Amino acid sequence: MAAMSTVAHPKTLITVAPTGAETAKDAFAALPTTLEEQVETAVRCEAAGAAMIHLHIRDAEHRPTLDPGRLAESVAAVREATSLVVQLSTGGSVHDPLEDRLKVLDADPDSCSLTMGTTNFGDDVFLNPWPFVCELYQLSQERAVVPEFELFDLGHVAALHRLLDTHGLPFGGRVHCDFVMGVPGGMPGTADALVAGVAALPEAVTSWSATGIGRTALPVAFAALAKGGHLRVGMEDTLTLARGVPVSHNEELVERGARLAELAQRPVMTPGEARDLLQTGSR
Ligand code: KMH
Ligand code: ZN
Repeated sequence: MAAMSTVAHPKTLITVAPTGAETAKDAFAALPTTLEEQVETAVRCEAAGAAMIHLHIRDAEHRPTLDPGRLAESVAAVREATSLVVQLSTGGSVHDPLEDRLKVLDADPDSCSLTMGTTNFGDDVFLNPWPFVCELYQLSQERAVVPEFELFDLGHVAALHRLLDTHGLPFGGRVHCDFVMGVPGGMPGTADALVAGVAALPEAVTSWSATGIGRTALPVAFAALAKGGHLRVGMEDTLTLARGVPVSHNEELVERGARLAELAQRPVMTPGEARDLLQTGSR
């Protein structure tokens, strides 16, 4: 039997990553950084076809924060306003201490990102030492939070084999990954790199999505759909719709992803279908 990761799902999971930690609000006013803006974004993106939200939050000065109270408030507010699967970033910003990144799970999200290794990140280093990866993974198992394994590099795919071999399957038994491509320091955002990454995935992987940073967004989205994968879109990764055309709202990127999925004859899945795919359980 073919590995699940090579069989196209009849529907497409769209994850929206609306904010990230890298773009400054004063450089890009349309970036949703307040709780109100993020909830409004979540509502409109769900209507446009998103089923999961990957959230980074900001403080009162719009700076990235992992403040536990704000994280919990954001999870509650998005749950109240939408049915989206709520995924919190445990990557935070490159400046966040590892201890604070572990505490993200205290906010009780449905899902958390879990990056599979250290990577150069522009001029910075995004630190994910092996003991930290293992500790965060085991914590996600204990807390019944479904991880999304973030793969910035082929070495991260090898690390995923090692993690599953060492610590077993995630909570819920499904293994969902996201290829984050085109970060300066990680794998390029090309169809060739995606094909190599998918070919190297562990057999246990049940679903995967991909996102391309900046101008690699479209080539990666086309390649992901062609390979039967899912999509992550949003202003964390992409701030323009075309050369010289800035994104004015995350829903534009979700709508575009939904159109591509429709064209690929794999229309978007609902949040309920995403919960089934990821086995997040009900909270
Ligand atoms: N902001 C990056 C340093 C994640 O959300 O888990 C890390 C990141 C990955 O965005
Ligand atoms: Zn992120």
